Amino acid sequence: MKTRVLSGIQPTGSPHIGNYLGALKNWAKIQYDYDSIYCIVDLHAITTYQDPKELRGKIEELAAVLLAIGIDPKHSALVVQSSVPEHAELAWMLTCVTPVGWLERMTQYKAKSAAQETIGDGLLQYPVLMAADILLYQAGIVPVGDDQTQHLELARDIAQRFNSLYGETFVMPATHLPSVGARIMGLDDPEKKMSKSTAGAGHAISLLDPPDAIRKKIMRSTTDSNPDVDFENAGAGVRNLLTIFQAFIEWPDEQLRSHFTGMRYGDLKKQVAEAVVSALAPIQERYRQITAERGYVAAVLDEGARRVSPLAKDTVNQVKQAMGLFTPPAPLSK
Ligand code: AQP
Repeated sequence: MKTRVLSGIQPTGSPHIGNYLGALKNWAKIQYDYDSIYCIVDLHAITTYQDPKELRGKIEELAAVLLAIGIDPKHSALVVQSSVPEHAELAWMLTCVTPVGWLERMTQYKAKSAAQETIGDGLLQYPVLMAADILLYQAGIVPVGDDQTQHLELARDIAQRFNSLYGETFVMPATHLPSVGARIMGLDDPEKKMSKSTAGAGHAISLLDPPDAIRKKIMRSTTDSNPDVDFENAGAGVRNLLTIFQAFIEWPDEQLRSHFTGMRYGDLKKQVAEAVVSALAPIQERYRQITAERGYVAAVLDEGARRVSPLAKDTVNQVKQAMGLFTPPAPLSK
């Protein structure tokens, strides 16, 4: 049996090049080597307030983007998290074995809760729901960006604790990070991670941004006071631009160094912008084709849920039995 891959993305805004280089590019790249399930995690999105009218549209837009970046629905299951109720069911069972101190330590919880007037319980429980997403399908590999590594460690801790309390039930998931681009920083502030929900026109490049908007954002990105590229003394903004270029173009370190050393920042920015524009052009073209086909995205999501539902039911059943919860008796054979 092939190892299973599972990963998710929140429909909290337009997916950006950080999401793509940190995670989505790997999703498409490794999908055929594994039994792959990719989720649009809408239950995670509502841990912070989402406008209901906009959320539905964002889910469909995100599904079309995932198909456009190369997720192949004939091979990989593309699933909206809330359409498989076992995600939430398993999350509750795992909540009951998770010490609250583990959750309060999470850096993303600390950062996101600091920005809220009232902290919803869902924000604290977010990593337990993420553990449930992964453990529900007994995934062995989880391709994510660097910001999710702490949550992945927690998912392993939860699985271990469950297995030791109730007997071997869950596969231990491994984190899969890209070698370049695991953490893309904001163009306006290279000390902060590029994020869908961070405001500011110059912060992130959406995968659907038109070429001129991409050029404008990169030309205006924050660098430092050096005149040209010096790999030893480059500030965070220049390092970020070089990482973006390398992650898209896939040059080895030596080639990157010899090409850019001594280049003036204006020229560096022009070359990075053109690399991003040409990498996104085929994705944007596929996106236009996919969204022109009425009903296609909804049908893919329907089929995805139908395919994974028996796997999810099977795990929840095992967990219920392990915990001594009531499971309906098997029908009597005649
Ligand atoms: N800046 C980033 N660099 C590299 N990888 C990133 N990821 C997110 N930001 C970067 C990876 O993208 C995948 C999907 O992310 P998510 O939607 O599940 O949530 P997130 O990590 O919280 O991403 P955002 O963009 O910052 O969303 P919001 O603003 O809603 O919180 C993950 O694998 C993530 O690691």
